[in-house]
Amino acid sequence: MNTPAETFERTPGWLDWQASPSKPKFTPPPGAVDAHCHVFGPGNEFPFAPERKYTPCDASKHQLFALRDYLGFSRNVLVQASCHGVDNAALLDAIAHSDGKARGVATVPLDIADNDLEALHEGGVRGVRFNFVRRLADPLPADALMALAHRLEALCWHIVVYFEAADLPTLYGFFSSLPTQVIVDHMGRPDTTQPAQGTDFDLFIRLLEENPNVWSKVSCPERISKSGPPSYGDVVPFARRVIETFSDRVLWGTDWPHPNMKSHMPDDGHLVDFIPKIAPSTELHHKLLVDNPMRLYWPEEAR
Ligand code: 0GY
Repeated sequence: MNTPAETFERTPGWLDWQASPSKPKFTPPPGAVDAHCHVFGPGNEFPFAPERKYTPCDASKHQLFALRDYLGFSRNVLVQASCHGVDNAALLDAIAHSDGKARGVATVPLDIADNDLEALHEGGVRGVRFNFVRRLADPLPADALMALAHRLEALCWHIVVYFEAADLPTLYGFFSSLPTQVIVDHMGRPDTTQPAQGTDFDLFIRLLEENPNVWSKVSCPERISKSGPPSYGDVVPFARRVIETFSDRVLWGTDWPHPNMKSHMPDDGHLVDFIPKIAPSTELHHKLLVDNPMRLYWPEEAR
């Protein structure tokens, strides 16, 4: 007898992703990669983790791939969402059904066995996410994270770090000593009420200047902006500063299906139209959307 599928009640106030986003005016270059997105369940097929901090709506691989095509992208990098804990089944299933057009960043137990890491590699995973955002993940011991980082180095994987700007002074030394490539989510979530050329953001810029292995995603204006949609204008000087200074170490992603957005649900077409505002040349579009993500996730195909 089959066990009935578990049903999940989403977190009160949880916003649905936009089913009919606008068509972007900006056309991404051929081969463009959406390098930060998630799948949620569906919960009856891939149950959410018992230790999760939120219960989202469903957002399936089919819906993600349809959005990819609609927005004019060719590939996806799936980042394990915290609501799935260390069970990467939904992410691996999406990669397996992507015709080679998706790769992933997993969340793993600190004592993961070597053969489990190898299985993840076979499944298309190329990195592990260390999440320092307290509302999303419980803190983990730095020495155990560092020991895992050295094992990931041997696999030529990278580490994605997610944190908020206020925590950078404390985490700076740890990030600087990671042995792998390190990819920072959403520019370290700067405070956009402060100047993009000011002391707070200078610290983030210094992290990349002093550590040539550190990259940044210039994603999520919708999370960082105080001025809001559709232009997210206050985020532009921050993203431009990062792209213009480190053009070979930047990535971009939609962050679909936009977990934990409370103020508004972004229109993914508007997010794509944000790209030419922060990367104002064809050469930068190509680096940001094609060359850089290909080097990191599909190095065997990169030029
Ligand atoms: C993001 C941001 C968030 C959530 C997660 O794994 C997650 O739950 O990534 C957030 O709530 O800020 O990068 O998508």
